Amino acid sequence: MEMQIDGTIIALALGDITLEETDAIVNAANSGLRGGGGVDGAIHRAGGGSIMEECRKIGFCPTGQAVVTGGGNLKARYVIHAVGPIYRGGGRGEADLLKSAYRESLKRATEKGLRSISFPAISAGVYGYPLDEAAHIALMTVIDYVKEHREIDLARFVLFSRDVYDVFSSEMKKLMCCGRS
Ligand code: AR6
Repeated sequence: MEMQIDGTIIALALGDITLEETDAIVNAANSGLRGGGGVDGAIHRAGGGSIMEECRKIGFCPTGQAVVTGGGNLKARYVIHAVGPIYRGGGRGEADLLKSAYRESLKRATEKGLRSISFPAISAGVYGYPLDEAAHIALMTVIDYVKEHREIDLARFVLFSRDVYDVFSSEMKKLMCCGRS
């Protein structure tokens, strides 16, 4: 499923983000950039040791921020390591931090002059963010950004399971039919 915002395609795909051929893929990392399970583990396994070497040099990334490394053995030239919030009920600024993680990732892409980027569902796994809210924030933040930054041609959400894909597609349908809510 996809939608178009001015010149940018925003697409949803079911699959493994490590196989993406966009200029950058985004990792759902932790602040210590130490690697871990989920999509983080998959990206480091597929990309090889050079990504972790660069992460060690960078050392730390605050929640809501994003840092860039090369893509190692991946097809994507860059990995943008974004740190989403751990969900603790919603009263601790989680929505703003999740929005910031997407926005900062897009800013890193713009700074590098990239035209295409793939995202996983940041914070929606181990970090426990309710999926419908996470999908809404993800889509709204990317839509708002590409309206201001026409240089991004393609933003893909690469979702690992059918249930996550279905929630993103129902949020996208709502946004296409009724605008922002
Ligand atoms: N491609 C795309 N999406 C994936 C893949 C993949 N190969 N593998 C998992 N997902 P999570 P978080 C989905 O837990 O919630 C790590 O240990 C997964 O199904 O990876 O932000 C880090 O080091 C889910 O929908 O990230 C942090 O400590 C989504 O990616 C912590 O987990 C995000 O799930 C970050 O937790």
